[in-house]
Amino acid sequence: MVDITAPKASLSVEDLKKRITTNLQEKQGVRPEEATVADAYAATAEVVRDYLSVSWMDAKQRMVEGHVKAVGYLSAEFLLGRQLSNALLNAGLTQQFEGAVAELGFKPKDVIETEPEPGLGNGGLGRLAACYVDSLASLGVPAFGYGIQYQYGIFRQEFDDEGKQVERPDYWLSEGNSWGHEDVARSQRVSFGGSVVDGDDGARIWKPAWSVRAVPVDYLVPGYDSGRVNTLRLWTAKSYDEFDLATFNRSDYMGAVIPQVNAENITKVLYPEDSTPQGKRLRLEQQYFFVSASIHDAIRTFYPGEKNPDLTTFPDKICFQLNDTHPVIGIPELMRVLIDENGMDWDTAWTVTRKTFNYTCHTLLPEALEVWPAKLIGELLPRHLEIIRAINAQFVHELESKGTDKDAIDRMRIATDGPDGQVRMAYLATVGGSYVNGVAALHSQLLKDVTLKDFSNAYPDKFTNVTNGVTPRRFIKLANPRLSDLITEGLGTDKWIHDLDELEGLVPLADDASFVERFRKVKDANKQDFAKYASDKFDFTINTSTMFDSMIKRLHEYKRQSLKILAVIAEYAAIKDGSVDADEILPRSVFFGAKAAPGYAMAKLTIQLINNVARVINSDPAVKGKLAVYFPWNYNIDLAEHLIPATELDEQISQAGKEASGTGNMKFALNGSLTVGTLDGANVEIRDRVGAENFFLFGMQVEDVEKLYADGYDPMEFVHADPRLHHAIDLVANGTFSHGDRGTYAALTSDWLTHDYFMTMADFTAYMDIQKEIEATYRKPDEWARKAILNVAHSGFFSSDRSIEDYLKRIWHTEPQR
Ligand code: GFP
Repeated sequence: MVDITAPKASLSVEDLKKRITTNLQEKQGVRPEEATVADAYAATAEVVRDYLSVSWMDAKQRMVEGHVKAVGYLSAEFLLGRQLSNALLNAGLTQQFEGAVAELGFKPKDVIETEPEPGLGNGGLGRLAACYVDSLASLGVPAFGYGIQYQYGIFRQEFDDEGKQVERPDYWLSEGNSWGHEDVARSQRVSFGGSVVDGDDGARIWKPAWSVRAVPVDYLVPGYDSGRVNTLRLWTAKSYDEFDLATFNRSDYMGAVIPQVNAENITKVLYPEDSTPQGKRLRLEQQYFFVSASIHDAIRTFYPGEKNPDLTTFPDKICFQLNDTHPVIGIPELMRVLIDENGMDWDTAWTVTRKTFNYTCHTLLPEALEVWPAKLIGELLPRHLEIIRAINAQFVHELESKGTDKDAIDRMRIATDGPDGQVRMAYLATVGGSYVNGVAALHSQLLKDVTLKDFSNAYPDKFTNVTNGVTPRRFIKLANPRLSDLITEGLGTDKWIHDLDELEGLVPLADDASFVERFRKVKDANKQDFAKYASDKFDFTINTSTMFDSMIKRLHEYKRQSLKILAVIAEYAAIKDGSVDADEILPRSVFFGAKAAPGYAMAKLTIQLINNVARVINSDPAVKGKLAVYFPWNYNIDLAEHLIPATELDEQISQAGKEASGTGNMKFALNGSLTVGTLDGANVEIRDRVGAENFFLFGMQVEDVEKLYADGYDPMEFVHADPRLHHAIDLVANGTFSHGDRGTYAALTSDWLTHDYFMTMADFTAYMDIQKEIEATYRKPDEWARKAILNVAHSGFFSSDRSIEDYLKRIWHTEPQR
């Protein structure tokens, strides 16, 4: 028997090489001399996973036997990025790997880059979840990530000849899955539909109509240098009746697999298009599917073999963090499990449930807070709808007895009645859990003051803040090895990798000429690397002596990619018509990376515009060497890891009061880029820390925005006031970027001129004005580098390790397991 408590011995190059060779022969079935780079990758991944398994088993056993409350991070998205390089780093095997694969005749980089990137998330929310599981393991916290293994992740983005976004399926599992292992033995049954009937003693019995099998696929999450390996358990849906032989024998071959297709549809795609009732239904099925399986899994894990566990202790064993509203159906599910499956009384079940859950809100846009038709929940989860209604009734009663006024009670209802009755998931989460947190100080404040104001008035102690963070392992150490080496040299230690506050030690070096010089060399080399990467991958020709200016994030009107592209157009026009002196022009390369939701027409049109602005500008000899625009398609973690270290100026230009936090802003600051940004989300805290003089602030603040809405916003006023803006819009409207067609961007231009909800027009002039300051600073390279170093030095706060420590203290009330 394996002694799972034995300390793991580190591997030598020789050991690792031997293991890879054996795996090639015995698992991949190839002789090492015949092996392709894909074989080498598959073999290495298996070897590393096997190596981590010992610590993994140990961590699981200690989690169950120990007395430290665990954390279950429930998230519909985990945007992991490639696994191999991260696993090697965290397990302390990077050098051995490089030596071993080199001896086998491969370039380490090629092996690493063979891995397909799992796109199991959309943007910041999913990437945050991935940073958090890394930090939980690195800090030694017993934890599970729970989510969904989508067969097709976020679509693969392509651009057609007209510059339009085309969505292609992402076959990320087509070459197998080296990191996720199915554990069929730990499957869970998840049921849907049917009806609820009366049982004995007033009990209610749910008689579901159909069930699927939730099969866990386990990913190992090694902590950095912590020895702890946690579990990320992603569920995949399978049918109990894979195949109907009788139907097949009647020659109805398609009909024979219908149950299988129906079941597997649940985990087929990330974010099914939900503009149709079927799409909505599928999303709710996904959400319930993964939280139900996860709750049962946690009970099985913490009460092994117990037939009638005492679940009043459940909140001492694990607490669940609801990552946005997607997993909130877990609240009525736990109530149902406690009452219907375990015979607990309502009040005790409610106490246990409230203690178990906490909710993180990631938005300020009311439309992003999920609301489900009560009818749909009733059809799919009839017992849950009853429980939600009972929670609502109890809540209303509680508010009445507190003396809350009637209007406020009406606004706060979790479930509304009538044929169009709705269930508001954010409200359910707020009432059914212990804490609600926003993801940056300003965001948490606005949640209290605006979005969830009534709730914060009634339950002020529930509300707290945890400012987001990013893992320094992936986003500095792996993505930016040159800067990592320089930091380690400068500080004389690499402790910063797990204690990012150490970066403060770089402050004096911002005034050390030789350090500044080396810092600049690092950035230049990263720019060269990016240009090479972009040439190989996208066939771009990038002039590396220009300023690298990047805006990478989901495409959304509130994030205001439109503001950036209008400013680019204005600059282009100014260069062309000579209104700016040749020696005043600061050569720039502007990079965009963004996917638009497939059903979001305005966002897709913005992509088309950016691509066509790039086409026109990049082929115009009049601006050659002065201005260029690049839009690498299919923005993903890999692209971010290459572009962020090379960027000098990053754009965080959302309308104030709309971006909950942002995490790209943190990654850029930590990689020595200067930010141009509004006072929004975590920009506020970044600026406070790095110093106002090291951040290019512009634009309206939250109060200005509110006032302008209240006074009646007319974008035309701003368009008339700034001829540069007027002209830029004219160029969009007159066909300059659409081969002369005036209709192509009509929806965009008309929105800008008549509606412009996110006030792009109102911030345009301020945005253009701040460019002068940016350019003047950039012309003093040492000054720019000094500011960039101070950004790095003062951004240690934005480590996801710190965020997790805040969650431990403020919300989870648990600790690492030593
Ligand atoms: C959302 C919010 C961001 C926030 C992340 C993580 O991200 O402001 O930083 O969640 O909390 F909008 P996106 O998916 O929109 O990028």
